[in-house]
Amino acid sequence: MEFSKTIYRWALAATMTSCLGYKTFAATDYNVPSYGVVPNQQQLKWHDMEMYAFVHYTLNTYTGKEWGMGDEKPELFQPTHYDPEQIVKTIADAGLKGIVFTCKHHDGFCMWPTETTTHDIASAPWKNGQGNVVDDMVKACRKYGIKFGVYISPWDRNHSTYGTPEYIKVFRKQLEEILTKYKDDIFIVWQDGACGGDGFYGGDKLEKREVDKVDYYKWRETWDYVKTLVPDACIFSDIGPDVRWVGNERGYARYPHWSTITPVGLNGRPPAPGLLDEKVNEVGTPNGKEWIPAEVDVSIRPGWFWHQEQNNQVKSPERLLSIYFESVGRGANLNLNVPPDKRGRIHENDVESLQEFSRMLNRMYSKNYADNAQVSVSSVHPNTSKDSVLDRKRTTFWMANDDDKQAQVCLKLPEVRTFDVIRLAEPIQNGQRIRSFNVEVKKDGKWIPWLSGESVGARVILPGDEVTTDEIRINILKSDASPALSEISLWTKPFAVMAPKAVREASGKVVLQGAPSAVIRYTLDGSEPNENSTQYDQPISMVNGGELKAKSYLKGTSSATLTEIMPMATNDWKVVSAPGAAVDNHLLFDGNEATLWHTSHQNGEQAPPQSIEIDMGKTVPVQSVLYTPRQDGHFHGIANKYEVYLSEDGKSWGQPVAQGEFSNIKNHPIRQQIDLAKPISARYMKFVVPSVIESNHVTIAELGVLQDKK
Ligand code: FUL
Repeated sequence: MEFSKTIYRWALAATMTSCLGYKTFAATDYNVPSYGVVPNQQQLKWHDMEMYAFVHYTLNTYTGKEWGMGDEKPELFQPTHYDPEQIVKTIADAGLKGIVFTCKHHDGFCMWPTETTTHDIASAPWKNGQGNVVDDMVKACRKYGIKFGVYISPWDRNHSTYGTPEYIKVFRKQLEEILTKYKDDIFIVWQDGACGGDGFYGGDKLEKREVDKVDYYKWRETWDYVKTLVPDACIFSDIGPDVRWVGNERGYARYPHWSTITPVGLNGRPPAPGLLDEKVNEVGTPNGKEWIPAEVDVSIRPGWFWHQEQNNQVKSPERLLSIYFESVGRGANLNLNVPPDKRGRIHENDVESLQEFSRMLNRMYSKNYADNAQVSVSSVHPNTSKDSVLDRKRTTFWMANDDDKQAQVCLKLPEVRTFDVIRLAEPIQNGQRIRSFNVEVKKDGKWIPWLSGESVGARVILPGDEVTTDEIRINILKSDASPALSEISLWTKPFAVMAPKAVREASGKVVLQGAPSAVIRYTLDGSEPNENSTQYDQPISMVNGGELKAKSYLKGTSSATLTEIMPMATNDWKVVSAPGAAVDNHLLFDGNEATLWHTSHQNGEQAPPQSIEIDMGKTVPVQSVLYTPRQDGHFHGIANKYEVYLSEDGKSWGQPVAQGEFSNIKNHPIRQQIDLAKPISARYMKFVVPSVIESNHVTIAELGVLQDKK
């Protein structure tokens, strides 16, 4: 859109409200032109929240699954030390501004008593059928002063009507029950794109029900209805209308990052939840047709639900801080999942990590090195104020004159100061305008380049090298309309030693990498490393696999603990048969997740089912089998189902020792661990892929085996 066509939207809004005699919303303190599409009131409030928490809690917590099939018994819901206040307080204390609670996940179990199904908390013996987890969560949110968000899965693997038009009424009724009861508490209604496939659907055997992602749910009607129930809340889905998915579940938005977007569908179809170009969502579209900012959803653990075996894989405070920089710091909001455990509380390891993460942020934000600076600018729009860049308020800001698109802002600090982070924000109520900028610092009378970037939007938090100076300037290099900034602040990033990284080879050799000059200490017996643990100085041999724990030590501080469960060495493994292979078979277990084994995808694809028989070279007690999906960002050929067979002689295979689905593998393509009920001794393994999520061939980054520890 050209600037000349700018609508003086906020100015107009302000006039209208004063004519009507009431003031609804202070979008901005100034009357200045808007540029392009701009956020609505709900979106502005959402932007200001920056961070909130997902809370995934349902029967899956008790079954160990990520996606329940819909046949789970309500009796399974048996929290032993249920404490909704501990859950919410942990989140609120860490500075997160709301929770999004899984009122109903894909398994269809409703965590509140509902009229729409008997598959709900009222049918559980817990509290004699009088329990209501949704109500408890909302009350705890009120008590700790944070907002409530509603996740009700559209896909329902339990409801008998799923797949028919009748179910849409059921789904809307479920939304209605919660949204009317807790109207004023709700800031977001979260609608998941995952849908359709196997489930019990009220019957006693698995069946497949596919739905059309564009037409089935009648999304626009549902959203209009939701808006009538909770006009002050945002609606999230893969494509908005108010908040979009960032396109991955790994904890980052790509930079540059735009809150404007023109959503793109797939295969020539219109964009819809579950049917979108993820890469477009990760970045957005400068000057896109709609204002639909991105939410980065990521779990503090590998899974969305709590699993006992992931207690040692909670993301470290340092990792959470990098996620913060790569989500909030790029102008998106962070929705950090913190799932309660079987007791019905947040596990100690998650609490500890979250608390330290928030202490780090508090340390960072405790001193703004731009405070009391003198601001000078190349020009100033008459209705704005240059000094407002220092007050950190979105509603007060500086804007350059209409003819000054390459404006400059200079801060003269009261004294020489040292810092390494800059935070900038645009007054987004007037649109996202800036397309490119750089930052310079003055050293010995000369301007030296420090940082550069493209998008600013709701905010950009850029870490850089530490600089010591008393003068800094921001040069706007490109802006689609007269540039504006509502914040310039300067900080120091809290010092943190990153946990070491482990690189494993097929031979079982493990190399640990840490920050230069950090000392790394490790254990192999499951104990927590400390200053007396073995110092790492050469690759560790882990031929049989096992648990490795390691910590870095630097400048009197220690990092979080790296915990990795290593598979057995695979350099003696041989492929006995893999009929469809299109590449060298050793890529199946070369110890490198970046290389890809696959069946033919040209001239007639080699379709699943695909079977691979492996000779492990010796008899081992197999405890778990590992499948790592491709890590290159593509989805073709990723298995969503598996069967595992074990054999002593490679001839008689018998029944599968494990079979099932890899739930949510598309959105979250991490290493999948198939645990056997008990260890089985075998020399030969057969891994079968009965179906894949996309395309018609099979891809595997790595296969592996964990041995029984005893
Ligand atoms: C996905 C779901 O399938 C996952 O289970 C999880 O709820 C995540 C937030 O969204 O699409």
